Amino acid sequence: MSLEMEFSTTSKPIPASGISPESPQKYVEEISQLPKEKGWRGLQELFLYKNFWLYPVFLEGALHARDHFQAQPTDIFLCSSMKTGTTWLKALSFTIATRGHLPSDDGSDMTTVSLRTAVPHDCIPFLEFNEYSTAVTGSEIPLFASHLPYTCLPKSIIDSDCKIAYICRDPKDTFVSMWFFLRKFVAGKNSTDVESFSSIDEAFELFCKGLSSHGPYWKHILGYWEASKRRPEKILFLKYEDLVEDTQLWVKKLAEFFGCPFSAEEEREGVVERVVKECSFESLRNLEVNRSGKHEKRGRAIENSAYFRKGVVGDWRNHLTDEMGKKIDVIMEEKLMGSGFTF
Ligand code: PAP
Repeated sequence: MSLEMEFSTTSKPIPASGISPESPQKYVEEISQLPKEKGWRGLQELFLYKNFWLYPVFLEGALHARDHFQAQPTDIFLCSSMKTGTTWLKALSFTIATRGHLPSDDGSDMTTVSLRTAVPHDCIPFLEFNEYSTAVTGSEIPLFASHLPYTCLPKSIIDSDCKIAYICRDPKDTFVSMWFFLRKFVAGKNSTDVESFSSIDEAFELFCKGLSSHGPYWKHILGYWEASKRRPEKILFLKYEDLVEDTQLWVKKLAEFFGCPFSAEEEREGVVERVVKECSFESLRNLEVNRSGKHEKRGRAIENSAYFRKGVVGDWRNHLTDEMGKKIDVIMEEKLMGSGFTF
């Protein structure tokens, strides 16, 4: 089923979707001119675009969005580097935006798309996967997502002064989450490939050098952080750890930021709590769609369960040594020094 068929969209006109037949070659050629590095073993090479390392699959989408995506001032973007809480932020944002249609326990009164039947990635599409239709139903908020660094976003998003909610996460947990996810991805393609996938130690060294998907990670954060200081009313900065600590508080902040704050009546009726519960790791992970469903990205099938591994703070301790943890903390401290941002 195509995205257009599966999702009903807001009234916003949908720019032409689908890469035109000649486009892939055009972008393949542009990408081939960029500096490249081997990156993590078992995966494609990483290409340096505007000072960030990107895999071709993201890069092609980024270039296509650069050329074709026309943002509207009312569009809202959920941005993040990989494995920092994107799925959760999408789930929360989608549920906030469609809360007039929160499903009851018997499943009635559901939106066309529901977290109960679609992985959060299918509820709010990624810009760089050329999914320019907004997926939210029952809401006037046009929500999009992107893993792209701030300086790689299509110019029209910046020029239109669109709102952006950005989420980041402790680098150690982010790295561990990324390593497990990509290893699973490689294993899914071909079980023999997983043997040649970078060991956690090898991938860690590359991550520390900035060589990871959308890396350097610190630069990704800095781009949005600096922008949020320039335009605080337009860029909301979230940390995964803060979201874990007080989800209700951040759900309320998100709703205010989106321009649809919870009314006193909604708060009294426990709607905030319901949103949090609906999007909790346990609720989402246990849904059939996320246990056994698959998610299609540019012809690649990814198991939805891959997006719900552990969902805790500090899991890095089970996979990295103290020394490794210290190393990455020192790097982040050095790189973020003077910015005013700390973890
Ligand atoms: P993506 O970049 O592929 O979209 P993203 O959603 O950003 O991934 O990050 C996945 C992490 O968020 C996983 O962390 P882990 O590997 O350390 O477990 C995943 O478990 C976690 N996650 C997903 N959904 C939730 C949720 N509802 N609450 C808390 N954490 C979550």
